[in-house]
Amino acid sequence: MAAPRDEAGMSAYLSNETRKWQERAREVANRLVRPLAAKYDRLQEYPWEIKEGLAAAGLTGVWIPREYGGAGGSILDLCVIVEELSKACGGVGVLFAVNALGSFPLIVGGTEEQKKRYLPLIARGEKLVAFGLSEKYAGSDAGGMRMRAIESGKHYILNGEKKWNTNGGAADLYTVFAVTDPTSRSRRISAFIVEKGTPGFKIGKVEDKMGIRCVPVVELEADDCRVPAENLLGGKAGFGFKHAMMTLDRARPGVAAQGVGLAAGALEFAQVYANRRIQFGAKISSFQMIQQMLADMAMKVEAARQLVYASAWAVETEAPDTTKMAAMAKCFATDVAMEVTANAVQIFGGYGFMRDYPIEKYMRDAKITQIYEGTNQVQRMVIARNLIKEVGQLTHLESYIPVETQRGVNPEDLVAAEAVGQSS
Ligand code: COS
Repeated sequence: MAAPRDEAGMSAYLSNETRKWQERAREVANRLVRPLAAKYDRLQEYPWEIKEGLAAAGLTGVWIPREYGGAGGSILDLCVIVEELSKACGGVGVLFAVNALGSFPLIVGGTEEQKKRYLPLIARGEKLVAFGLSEKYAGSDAGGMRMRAIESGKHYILNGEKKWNTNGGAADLYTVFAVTDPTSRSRRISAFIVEKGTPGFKIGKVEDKMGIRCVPVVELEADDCRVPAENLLGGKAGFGFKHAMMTLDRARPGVAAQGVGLAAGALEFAQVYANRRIQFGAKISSFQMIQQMLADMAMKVEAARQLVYASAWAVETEAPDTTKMAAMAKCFATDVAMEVTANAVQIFGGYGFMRDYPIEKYMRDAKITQIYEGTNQVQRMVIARNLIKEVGQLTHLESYIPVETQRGVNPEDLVAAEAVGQSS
């Protein structure tokens, strides 16, 4: 049976609390974000007036637990807000969500003292946060990072660079990952909370971007940067990679929600345009080829939205398949975002290609969602690795597969397969 719907077409199985966040975000998006989106896209400047509006509406820190000054909302609350903001401007969607990404390491791995010190400031919107994982030579291979942190008395001395730091420059706090033990495989990396203004910590190159232009993306430089030892996340070295991965599991539904917002926003524009544009003496919305495009776009948006909700629920309930669900939602919804926004441009025809109208921006903003917080190739790798792990729960199916494959895996065959793989 189909889920009941309200007049806005949203699934009725969102709680009243979640709907409250959704309505509040929709109001801010339509009143404040949509009218300013083109201006800040053109200027490529941080829209402080929008950030103030988000804080005034109480949206900052919705994901932060109540005991640390937040609203104690769920990942689903975060996602519906991100969707509404992204419908109006993809840049503002990430401008908001990146603070969740930057603060999740504290939530999942911080000491009580660290949480008490920083989370209330983030919740009130007084401090913005950024997440410093990627480097020039370590993007998808996050574990291959080179930034070093060496313990020295009551400090760690950080040296190295970070790349593609979203919110960098605007942010006051940076969760920075660095190598503390180069000899270790699984305890190589640690995370640090670095405050803006720490001596030796600098904002480097500011990138000129295709999309999400209202949010800064910068290089970070640590040059003998002395970080107090009490800012080592969790107070113990060697857990940085694990905390980064746990953070990404929580944050990827939010990127997926950006994708849904962009796709849903572009679809709405395409619906309105197609119903007004007359060619060959008829509205183009009466042409079957346009109808098919609109129908496919709508199906994909709704499927992506439901996957976002399901992945947010998996994170919230700490379901065993959280990592896979988060990767599936991120990958699917952002691929949908790219496809749907490109098709919306197509429906707008020549007008769609012009900067005079908002639709081309959706397509430019969508592209990065397939790349950041793990490329969609990495998401597929994560999904596949989890599928292979799940085989252990499917032994009841083994007697149905060809007899010659039932005897188990012969290690000699694997060696041969690897040799074939290497030579191809
Ligand atoms: N939660 C908790 N721990 C995790 C985890 C998760 N989701 N995924 C991996 N780990 C742990 C593993 O259990 C393993 O721990 P041990 O060493 O104690 O056994 C460790 O982390 C290493 O895991 P793995 O061997 O799977 O790491 P890989 O180097 O193969 O890398 C990928 C895994 C590719 C998934 C990871 O590097 C990744 O996500 N890359 C993309 C990075 C990214 O998203 N960058 C964007 C930054 S934000 S713009």
